[in-house]
Amino acid sequence: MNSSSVGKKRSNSLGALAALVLALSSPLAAENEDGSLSGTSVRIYGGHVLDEDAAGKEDLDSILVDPGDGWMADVAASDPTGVVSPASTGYSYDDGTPEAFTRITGAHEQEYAQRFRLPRAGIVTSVTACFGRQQDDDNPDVAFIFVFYRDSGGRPGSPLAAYSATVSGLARGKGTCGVINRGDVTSQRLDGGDVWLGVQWPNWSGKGFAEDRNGPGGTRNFWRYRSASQSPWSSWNTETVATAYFIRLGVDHEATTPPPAEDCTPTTTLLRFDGDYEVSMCYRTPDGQVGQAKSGIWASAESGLLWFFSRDNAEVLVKVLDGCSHNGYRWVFVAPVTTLEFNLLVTAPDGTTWRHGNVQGVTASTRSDTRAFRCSQ
Ligand SMILES: [Ca+2]
Repeated sequence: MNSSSVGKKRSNSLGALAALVLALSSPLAAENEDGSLSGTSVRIYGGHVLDEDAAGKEDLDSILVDPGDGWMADVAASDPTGVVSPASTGYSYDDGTPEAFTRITGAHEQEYAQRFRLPRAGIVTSVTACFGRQQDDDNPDVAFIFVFYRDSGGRPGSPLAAYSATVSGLARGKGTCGVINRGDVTSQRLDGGDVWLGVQWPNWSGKGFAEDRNGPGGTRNFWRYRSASQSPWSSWNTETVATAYFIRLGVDHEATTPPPAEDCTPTTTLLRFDGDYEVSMCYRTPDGQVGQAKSGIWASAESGLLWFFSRDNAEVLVKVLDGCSHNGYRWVFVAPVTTLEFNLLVTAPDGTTWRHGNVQGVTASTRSDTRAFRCSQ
């Protein structure tokens, strides 16, 4: 078994990195693995494998990394086949440039998993996984499986769903990302909160997985392995070298907003906040009566209350905050306290709208959107 130092090779010769397209099969059945099976113990220190009988991460140094060429910028997606994504959010915890490609020494197969923290439920729009092919590797393809796991006490728990994919056309000696947005994957619904996304790939493929070692991620990664195809998986090992894996997740949160209430059109500007962001809202009662919400209880330059039937009975708190200096967006927060169907619109000066709604008879959900309007609007 061979271990290597954490040294990085760099080159300025990298051109555009190929973007990839994947194809392939239908979802696999989720496996009944809870990650609690234990295998060989692992000891790693400073990136060196100390115990030759155990597995540890090794760098694949024949894959060159150029931190200056916008490594991830060249990644493109294959043709979308699923959800239209007006409010798709891309989650990544890497800094865009990998420092290394790694795999597990002596493993038959390994899995790297990363946590994603979703503010609310949504539909997957894409999964990105970035592999490296060594200079002496004659196979440009890698087949892999990616698995969504529920969170279990800050680790990957029971699997939600698993999919197989193949990245083809990896460039020799370089890193390449595959973006998976097949129709089956883009039907995957995720709850809000923590979800884990693991990538399993065969060690005998020779491929390494891209790691970020100087980025803003951290404390959200685990890896495990198995020594033969039928062997149990090891327990999850806490990542100690990488700050993030190059596993990215696109989620369409807008897709979970209830559809517009029928025959209910907001027609009246009720609140006008800083920046000329206007709030309008209508509601619909169970017997079909439609009305416009009303203001006048209390409002400031960036938040206010709305009521339906009695001015003493506030139904909704709305806020539009200037988050431009934080992330380049205006933020919209809505806290309804009603079970009625409604349509609530926030309208930007350029006419762009942001909507929230509710299904009749259901306790309405709060919504906190820190990417509601770009600040150029
Ligand atoms: Ca980096």
